[in-house]
Amino acid sequence: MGDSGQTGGTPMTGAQSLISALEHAGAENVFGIPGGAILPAYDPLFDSRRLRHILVRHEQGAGHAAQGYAAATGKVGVCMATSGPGATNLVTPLADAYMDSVPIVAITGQVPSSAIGTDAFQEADIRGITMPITKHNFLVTDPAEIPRTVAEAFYIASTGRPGPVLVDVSKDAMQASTTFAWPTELNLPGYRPVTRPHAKQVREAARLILESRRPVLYVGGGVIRAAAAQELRVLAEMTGIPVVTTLMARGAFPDSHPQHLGMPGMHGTVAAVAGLQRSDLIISLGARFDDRVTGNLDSFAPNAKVIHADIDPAEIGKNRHADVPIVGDCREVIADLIVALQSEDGQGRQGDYEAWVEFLAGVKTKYPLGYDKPADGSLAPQYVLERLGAIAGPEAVYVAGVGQHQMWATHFIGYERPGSWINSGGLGTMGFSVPAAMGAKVGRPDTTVWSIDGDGCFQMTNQELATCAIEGIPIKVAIINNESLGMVRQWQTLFYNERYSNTDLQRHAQRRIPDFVKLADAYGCIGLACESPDDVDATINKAMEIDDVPVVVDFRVHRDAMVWPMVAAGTSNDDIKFARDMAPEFEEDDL
Ligand SMILES: Cc1ncc(C[n+]2csc(CCOP(=O)(O)OP(=O)(O)O)c2C)c(N)n1
Repeated sequence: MGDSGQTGGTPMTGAQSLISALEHAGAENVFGIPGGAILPAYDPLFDSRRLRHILVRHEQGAGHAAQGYAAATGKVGVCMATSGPGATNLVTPLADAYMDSVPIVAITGQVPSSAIGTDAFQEADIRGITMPITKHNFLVTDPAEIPRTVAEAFYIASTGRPGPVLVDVSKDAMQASTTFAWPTELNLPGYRPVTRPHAKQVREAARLILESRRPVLYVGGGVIRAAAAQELRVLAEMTGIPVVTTLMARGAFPDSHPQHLGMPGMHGTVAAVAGLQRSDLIISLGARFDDRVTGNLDSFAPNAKVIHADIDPAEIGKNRHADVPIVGDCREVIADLIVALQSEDGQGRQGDYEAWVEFLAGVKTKYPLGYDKPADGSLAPQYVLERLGAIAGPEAVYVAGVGQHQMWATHFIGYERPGSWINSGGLGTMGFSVPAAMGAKVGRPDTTVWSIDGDGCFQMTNQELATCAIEGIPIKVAIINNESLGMVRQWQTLFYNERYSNTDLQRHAQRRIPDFVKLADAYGCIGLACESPDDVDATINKAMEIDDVPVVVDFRVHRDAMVWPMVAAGTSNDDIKFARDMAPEFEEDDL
């Protein structure tokens, strides 16, 4: 047995040490499924009074639940799985958490160290597999290393740019005797995230902001992770600069605020897309110039200088040259920018953005988000989400799947505060919503949590409804059921001559398969269905009244509804359409 430099400590097994370490790290909930290699850890877990283990039905559910928990609380989410297939089932959530900077720690059992590398039963090199999709990962074979490794995993997951960390522990390390001592300090050479922005860069940024005539605050998920919404509001209001919030940043700035142009990108609002495209200065705060935002990079915001603030230096200049790079925590960057601009103001220097603000206000009024009600009187999905937002309100948490429903949910609900919108932005993982909503509800039990899911997505992870029902986690699920893989179908409509290859989920079915209302019932949930606009409010109100069991509402919507606006993949943001074949016209002379 090795010596990790700790002396003394309490004698116990490696497995007890692992559970004790999780408790010391502040974990309260663990989502997981046991199996051979992790079994030793489940024995002391059974006795833990500080850790609640939630037995999920699929490890992917455990991973997304840990993400939902983390996103809703700002704490580190924890999931646990056995070796081999248990661990590989965590790959998707780990990749998802990596893309969206979600702090989670995954604990996996590994085959005994003597068997590692022998293709032993249920052996998978999960460290190797997850190397590119975790912020860091560890293999522990020495029980003395367990407490320090867990402490480091939590520290790495939650500091700097947050992300997933995997701790793979061999079975023999859990079975061996060891001593437990919680490390008082961590020594991580080479890991020193810069949080304090450089004063010179901030001054330079302030200078550019004052010089510019068409600035835009391009707000990304980093603002949410850094809990910087309040500072953002101060900066926006003191300067009057228009704001766009990316899919990951919805809620970082109130949708109702007059300076808010909405979401930019492929399905962004015309005002947000035009705002970035015609800007002369993009102030990027915790955003990463994702291709879904920039469209064709060569023609993206051709006249804009860029101030790029991010805690991760690797993001800066990755896709777009930064004129002023600022490495630092978004909250600190914004706070320092406020001070720098106040001092400029004190010397009589302010920006002049009047014509720009007026131009964008005109675009916003001329091209609001909208949709057509189906002529046959059937249900418009956008209407369902509009009503859901109005009835459940801005205090609820909305957790989306991936597809058209996600885009409608981001546009039509209305987000007023950070943390009210949770989704899989970077990876775009179908199946994210139900388990992530479960995790969010565990983290915020007093808050109404709505999962907004597509009928395709829902069928990937709906088994976690059993977990929700049995564990007393009363989430609400709105299935936006268009009987198809709607987003893919939309692309087939627009780019494949309406050749609907394999996107119809009800092909030849004489009845609805599955029947979601019966499925909900089978899972111990309440199932409701709604297919008429007249019943939408009553159905949502009914779902809102039930708070002891999970509720599933099957909203049977028109299948041909499409998401607009849209910038076709790979094309320029200048070619945005706000409806099919309809491009906005701007009066350039106004600028
Ligand atoms: C795991 C996974 N597989 C495939 C895709 C590709 N994909 C993106 S959206 C989509 C359709 C989603 O259908 P549904 O859940 O019914 O939502 P809708 O678009 O109809 O609202 C598909 C297949 C994906 N994003 N994730």
